[in-house]
Amino acid sequence: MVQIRTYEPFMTKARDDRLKKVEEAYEQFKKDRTFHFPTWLYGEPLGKLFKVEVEDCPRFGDTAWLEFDSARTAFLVIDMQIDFCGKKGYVDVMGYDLSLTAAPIKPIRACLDAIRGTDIKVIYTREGHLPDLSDCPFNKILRSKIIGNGVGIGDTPPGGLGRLLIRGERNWDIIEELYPMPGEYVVDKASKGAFHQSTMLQQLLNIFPPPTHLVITGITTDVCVHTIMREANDFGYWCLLLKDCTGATDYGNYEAAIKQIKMQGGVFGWVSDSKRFIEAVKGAGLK
Ligand code: C5J
Repeated sequence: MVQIRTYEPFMTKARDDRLKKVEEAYEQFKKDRTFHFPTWLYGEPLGKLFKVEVEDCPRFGDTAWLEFDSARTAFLVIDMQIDFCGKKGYVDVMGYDLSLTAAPIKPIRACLDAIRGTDIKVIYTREGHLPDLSDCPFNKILRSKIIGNGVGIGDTPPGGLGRLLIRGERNWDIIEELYPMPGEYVVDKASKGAFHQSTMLQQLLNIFPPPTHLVITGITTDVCVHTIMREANDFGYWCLLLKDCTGATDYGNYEAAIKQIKMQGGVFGWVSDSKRFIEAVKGAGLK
């Protein structure tokens, strides 16, 4: 008889090694309710370790902690552009309440003030298309034109700052209050996610040391933030969303998006807020 599964013993060894690490981390979690930074996987910490309290983990009403190595942490600020939270931008033209998408500006700013000058990396994203729209799906443009009553992606609204969601236009850029500082990263994407039509993955891999843990902020919770968090989670990044540092065009969607993350013990990662994150960073004495 032909032996076709000769690779099985190798797989068994790898599986047993991996499950042993899971067992150890599980036993540790039962003692201190902490998802420790896995040094066996990434190596010894290169910065300082800090722990952020996370909510409703593993079940609603429970509390746990997620541990970070500051040198391997990236703080993501997603799409805080005039187009998504400012007057005469894309979201404004669609008729949504700007106070919902502008709500995270102050908490994000407070986090940035706490981490600038530490070894935590800051990465911004911007959603936008090439001026000739060659990177924008036809159906995306059409739908935007219909919801915008004739003013869609690539058009300039009456009295507007420029063409909606087009790279280089003033409305496409990041708002003044959160403008990137020299040395911070900016990733342009022609998509809701950031791991497909952008250089995000390559840029993350080119940072030394490469980030393993992502703190996620920005807008909108149910669209770009969720898509990016889901993508990053699938790549194995440890993702923490700060719930007051995000907002959606609809409050119900915001709440549902946060709840979805917490399901199944944290199906896309963990949820905390700016206060608990800043407390943890300050407590670790990173500056
Ligand atoms: C949307 C985004 N909502 N940044 N983009 O179209 O979430």
